[in-house]
Amino acid sequence: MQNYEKFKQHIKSSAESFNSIPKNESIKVIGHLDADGICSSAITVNGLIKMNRKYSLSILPTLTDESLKLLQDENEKYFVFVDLGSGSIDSIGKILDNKKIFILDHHHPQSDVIYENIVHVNPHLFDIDGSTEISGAGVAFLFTRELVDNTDMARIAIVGAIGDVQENNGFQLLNDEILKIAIENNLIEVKRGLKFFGVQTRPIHKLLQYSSDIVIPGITGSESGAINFLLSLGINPKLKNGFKKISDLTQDEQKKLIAGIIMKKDINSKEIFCNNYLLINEVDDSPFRDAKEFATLLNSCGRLGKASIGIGACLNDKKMKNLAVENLSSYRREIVNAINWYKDNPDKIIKKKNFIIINAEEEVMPTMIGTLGSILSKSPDIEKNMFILSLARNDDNTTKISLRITGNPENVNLKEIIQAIIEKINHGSSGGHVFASGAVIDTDYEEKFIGAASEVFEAIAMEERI
Ligand SMILES: [Mn+2]
Repeated sequence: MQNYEKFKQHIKSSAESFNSIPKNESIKVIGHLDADGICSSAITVNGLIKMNRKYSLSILPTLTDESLKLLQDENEKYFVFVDLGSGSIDSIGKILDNKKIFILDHHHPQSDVIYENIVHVNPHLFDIDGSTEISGAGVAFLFTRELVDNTDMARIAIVGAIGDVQENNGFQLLNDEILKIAIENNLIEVKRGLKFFGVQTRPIHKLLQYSSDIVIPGITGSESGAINFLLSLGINPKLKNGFKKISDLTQDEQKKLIAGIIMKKDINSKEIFCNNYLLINEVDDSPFRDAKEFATLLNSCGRLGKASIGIGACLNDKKMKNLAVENLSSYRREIVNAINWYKDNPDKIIKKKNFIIINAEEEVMPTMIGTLGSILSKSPDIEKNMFILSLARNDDNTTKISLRITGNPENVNLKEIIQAIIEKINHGSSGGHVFASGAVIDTDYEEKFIGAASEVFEAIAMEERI
């Protein structure tokens, strides 16, 4: 318990140090592009607004030495990095040595070197696991709360943690403390529900059709199968105008549906339920009601380069919330475009025994390439244990790469594999997790990278044969 107390004490003293920034100084906030990064930025900005501080904001997909060099020339003397920065602390320390810097992050620090101009707030420095126990949004929340009453942002800290997949039938200690604050202040309520995505906004037969957690043969993936299943349970899926959502079902119908799914799946009922985190001040049909849907919406804002809309939505700006909903439709269209491009261009795809390499060059948005890889990795049309490596170009002569694998095999670490490829060509940077990893290289290195990747995948296939 001691390390938690120390972490909180460190947050307190870091906030005090922040308070000593002269009031007339503008503060530059730099946030990460994903849902948690957008939540972290919104929480920080909300705090700065309440404190009557001047600020400006930039949202970045990753921190590179080039982007840090650009920041070096900014007028502001005071910087706050949120949900990023720890992984590049040495570069920040070296390149931005003319600035006073606060890093509020939960990613693994690049090193534990102490820089005089950097106040570093990160749970890992106190042996607290930032990948599961607290998100960037959570760190920003605890930090700003020491400066100003930022309680209403507890709900956004929960959305951020869910965006970073830190919820697993509940939260761990620090996230759980934030959830309690959100519950006590009537911001969030937790309800058990069926493990479907989009319960608030989608009709029941669509939930069944598109479910990735509750997979039922003949129903998942089939609209008519899903409708017939509901009819067989005595549930009419239709309303006078449109289709029924879960909330339109009577208690009796809900019980029938749950029983029907359990019968079909022949599984423990525990596997089909999950916690839903509902934002109390949002109406039932809204995509902002369920924290999971909210996080998805923010992700789509980031990926389409509209992070500011996502931040506005977190700050409860009506106009921004409408724009965010529109953006989600464009995002869905971009996903369809990416899949269509893949289907229409078999000649641009290298397919071997245990891997597929897709170089979309400029044809797919670089922020969508990981999503395309993830969708393909779940496709029933591709054999199991296939590596899916996809590439797309950024507009600064770099190429974004993502690595996925089909069929969730054990003993495969995609982060290590992509790192091995990067080491082979001795160029570029990589990151990610066991089941999803990525890299960035200069576009000139694409051919070399693809060659090295093929060798690494082939070596793995050889090992498996032996
Ligand atoms: Mn994060």
